[in-house]
Amino acid sequence: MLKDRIVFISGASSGIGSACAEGFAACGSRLIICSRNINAIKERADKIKIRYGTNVLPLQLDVTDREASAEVIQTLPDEWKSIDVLINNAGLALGLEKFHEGDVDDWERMIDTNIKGLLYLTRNIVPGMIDRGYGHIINIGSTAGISAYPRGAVYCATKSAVKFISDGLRMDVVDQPLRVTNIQPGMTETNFSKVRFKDNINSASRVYEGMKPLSAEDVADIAVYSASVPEHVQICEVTVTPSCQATGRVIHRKTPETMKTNP
Ligand code: 8X3
Repeated sequence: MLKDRIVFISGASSGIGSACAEGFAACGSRLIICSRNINAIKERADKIKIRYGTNVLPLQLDVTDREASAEVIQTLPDEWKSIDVLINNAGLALGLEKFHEGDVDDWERMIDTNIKGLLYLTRNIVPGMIDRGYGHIINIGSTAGISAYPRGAVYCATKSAVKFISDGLRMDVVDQPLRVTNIQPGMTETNFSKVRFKDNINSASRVYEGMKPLSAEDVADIAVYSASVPEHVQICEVTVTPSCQATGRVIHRKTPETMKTNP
């Protein structure tokens, strides 16, 4: 099912994007992997080629750059043009301040990356999928897109946008052989918190204190599964959390106190 499929992954140099690259490579897919950091993405590509023996095309792309996004798709070599699966993974959270203390530059970057970057790539890739009669768009949303949490208004809003863009797109291509999946992970340990706290390692490490978060591979497994089911099956939305997380902010942490009562 996934063998020789061309899978395009944004933000693939680390975290969930990188884990998706490995997961699809293990199934024999061909990969177009993108990142702003050309050295990092080339290094990932080399490692994946050696480990899985699959074809990998590494590309430098800042998804927020509208012209670059269009150009990268238009100028793909012929043998890479038929993208079967698009994984819109590039995204980030910046800052955890109260709304009225928030940094507007952080807001702009989250909106530009998480919403506009996803829109540009999807707009550029979906018409080809329709022409070729096959396509699957897998968006990496978040539990933050289901309910807001304190100090996260703008990040949550961007992930809510991912949900509604996914839902709206699914309606618009309902008469086409295309599928749209929105994966909404809860707490996942990648460099997400390091980026959010701008490399303040203390703040970042406290996020996962006393609990076992999802790994990037846990989320990638769901992306691979969603793309592996028979073509008449569409997995619309998957919400996945660590077992100790019920909703965005209902989390059971093992502290010395709770360990006494709830080992
Ligand atoms: C990641 C989920 O709750 O850490 O998108 O913001 S959360």
